[in-house]
Amino acid sequence: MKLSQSQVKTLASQGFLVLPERFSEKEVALLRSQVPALLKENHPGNVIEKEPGWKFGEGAGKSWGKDSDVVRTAMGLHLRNEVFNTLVHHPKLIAPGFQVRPEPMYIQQVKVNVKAAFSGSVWQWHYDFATHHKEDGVPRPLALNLHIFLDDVSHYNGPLYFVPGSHRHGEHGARLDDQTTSYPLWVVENDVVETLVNQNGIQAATGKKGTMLIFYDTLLHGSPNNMSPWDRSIFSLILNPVSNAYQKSHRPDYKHHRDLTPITMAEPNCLESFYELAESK
Ligand SMILES: O=C(O)CCC(=O)C(=O)O
Repeated sequence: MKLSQSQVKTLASQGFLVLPERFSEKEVALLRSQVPALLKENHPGNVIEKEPGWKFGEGAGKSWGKDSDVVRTAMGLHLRNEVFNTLVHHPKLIAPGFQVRPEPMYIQQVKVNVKAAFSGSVWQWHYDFATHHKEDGVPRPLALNLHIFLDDVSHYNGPLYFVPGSHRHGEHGARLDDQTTSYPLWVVENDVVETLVNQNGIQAATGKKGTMLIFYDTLLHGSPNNMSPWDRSIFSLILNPVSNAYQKSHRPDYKHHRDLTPITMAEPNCLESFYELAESK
């Protein structure tokens, strides 16, 4: 479950790592089977996409069975669902995190970013530490973002764009944008993005369902609108060292969980007992 030395090196130099199809078809089918019911819940952790109207016509969020509001992100999932509560302990997901940060870490955030077909909107250029620091008072950029693709992600359905190596430039400055989407985000100004992109380029993180991503807190990234007819949902777990915990707690718990209990690792087969849930759907 650990990364090879060359993967560790790539992560250190690029600031992100793509692990193609790390989760099996069965595991992904199970995770996917849990999502539609979660998206239908009337829960404050379900953030709805901003723009009503033509973009949300027939077909928006098609694999998730949505027919009205389109969910942008569904948060706090380990507290809302047993399968996701088990997933956050899965060694395939968190062993690389411990390899990179060998110290006690707590669960900072657990979500699925849906990026629904025809309607999922942009995540502006940003780096996560800006929000972690300015909103939650996290002292240092040590959090790790661990993703699993729940849909195939291509160049066409709103993949993450990374600026390789941008994490090594430290902080990039940030401004709160609470207008562009329904999710307030500390974003990076275009001139800074331009300089970093001209130096380092842009890489789209694409791959089949089950592919995993790891990336650092100061890595510049974003993702475009999904105007394709294909959903692009991605699970995300953010882990942060307990020694680097939040100092402010004005945001809701589902945006930055308060429980500092160090996360523990489960057995590699921990999801197997749930497989019948997926088969019954
Ligand atoms: O889901 C996306 O497209 C963007 C997610 C993101 O930027 C993040 O998790 O920080």
